Amino acid sequence: MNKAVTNVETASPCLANFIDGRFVTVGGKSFENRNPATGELINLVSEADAVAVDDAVRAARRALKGPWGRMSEQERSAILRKVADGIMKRFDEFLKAEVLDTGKPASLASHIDIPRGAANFNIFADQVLTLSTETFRMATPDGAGALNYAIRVPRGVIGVVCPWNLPLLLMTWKVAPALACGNTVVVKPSEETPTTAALLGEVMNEAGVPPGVYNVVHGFGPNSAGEFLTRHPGVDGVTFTGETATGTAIMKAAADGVRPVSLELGGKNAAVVFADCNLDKAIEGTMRSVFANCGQVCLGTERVYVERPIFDVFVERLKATAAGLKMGDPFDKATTMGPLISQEHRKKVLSYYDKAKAEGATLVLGGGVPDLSGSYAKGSFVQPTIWTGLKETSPVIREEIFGPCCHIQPFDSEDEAVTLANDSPYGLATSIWTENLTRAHRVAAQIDVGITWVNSWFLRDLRTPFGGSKQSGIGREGGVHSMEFYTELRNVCIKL
Ligand code: NAD
Ligand code: 6OD
Repeated sequence: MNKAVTNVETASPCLANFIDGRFVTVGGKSFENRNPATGELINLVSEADAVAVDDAVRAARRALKGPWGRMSEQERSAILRKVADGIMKRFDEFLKAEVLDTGKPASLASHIDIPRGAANFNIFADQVLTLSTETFRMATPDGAGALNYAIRVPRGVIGVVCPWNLPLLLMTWKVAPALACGNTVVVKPSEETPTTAALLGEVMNEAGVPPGVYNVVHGFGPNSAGEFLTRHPGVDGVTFTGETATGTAIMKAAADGVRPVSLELGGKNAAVVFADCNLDKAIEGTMRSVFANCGQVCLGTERVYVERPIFDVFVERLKATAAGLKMGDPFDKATTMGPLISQEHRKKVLSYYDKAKAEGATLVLGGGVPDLSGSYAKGSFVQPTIWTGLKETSPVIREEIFGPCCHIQPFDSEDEAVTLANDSPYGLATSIWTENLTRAHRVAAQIDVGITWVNSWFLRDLRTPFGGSKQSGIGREGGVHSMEFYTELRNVCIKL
């Protein structure tokens, strides 16, 4: 069978592009995929040039007009369930690929990334079967009237550009609804984490997804596969998750041809911890929201505001718990925090650790690089880090760091907490910790973000609207909101 990884017998196996149902290496150009936990080479990756991206878009266009476009929603839904089953059948392969590419603990990926990759197909296989549209009867001067009804049609070929932090989860979060609605896709996974997107090509073939419906092109952003894809005139819409600056570039590219975009972008999320919270729950939740996935979650907390009466005890308890995080072999059950994605990202995160020091922050925990032995000494690890005492104008508090770190600031009133939480160009997510539900409702309504959790974090019901306010994005995905983006609504008016 045609497989994602070719040349397995040689010293440098190569991960292929997936175009029109076949794995292809193109043009002889490749780049390295390294394991961030050790720095070791995993494989080479075939880089798609402009011709290969064009091939993928053309294949997607043909598939749109072919069997996929003619299938009923019930048939498509049944195939997508097979894709979900296919991921679960090959769980261990997906898990190994995701852990090698990202360095995240297998305990985390087996609990979140892989099951959610499968769940995304099941939820949208359900969702597409319950889609409804509106109808209106209208009066006409001749008394016979007219009937209006709306129909939903697929948008067409969708370009899907993905980040590296939750590769399979975030890619399938877009691919599943796009396919459920009858679109075809060309996916550009992150250059840092290309493997699970390619592996999914094998599952698509096994599940009977027709060739050309799901395509994967590997490469980078500017002047590479990402830009070739988002600028391609054969792409009818672009859905993107990643940095705000990249989203801005993609939105400009999509303006040519007036193509719609859905953008899930960066964040600088606040947690607001009131003195009346359940402190055990607040510490447990804040530990996850700050340090899970080594702080590389767009919804993660980098600013913590704590009501003054519990400030000292909160800082001490978060410090004591974070000091217990274990770094090292991602496949070891004892490991609770992996590395950052790359040496380059580590440089960025450490530059903020340096800035915090230079600006006179009080270092509560960490602030540097851990002393790991063996092959993990070459990994992109950083210490979990907590600061207090910075001014709110500091870049450490205003800019997204995307690392395992947070700054904790005291507040004295509810109004002050809301003002502090809202003082950001971003508006993705927040967590409010209080046992007073009246307060929770009141504060939740005042924080300018797309997603608010009360006494929890990253608790996901996939039917709910997901997306950011301000510079954290445009549009909402999830449940019916994904269907809105991946279909075009047309009105039919019938004169009776
Ligand atoms: P990134 O923006 O650097 O890259 C994302 C993807 O865009 C990659 O595949 C990259 O190759 C591609 N790309 C880069 N420049 C491009 C261009 N000019 N044209 C087309 N494609 C281009 O993001 P990242 O570093 O991979 O991910 C981390 C960022 O993603 C963080 O800012 C994080 O907050 C954000 N993120 C947001 C969400 C959300 O739901 N809001 C979810 C996950 C990550
Ligand atoms: O849970 C999701 O659907 C989602 N899009 C999560 C995003 C996490 C960001 O890193």
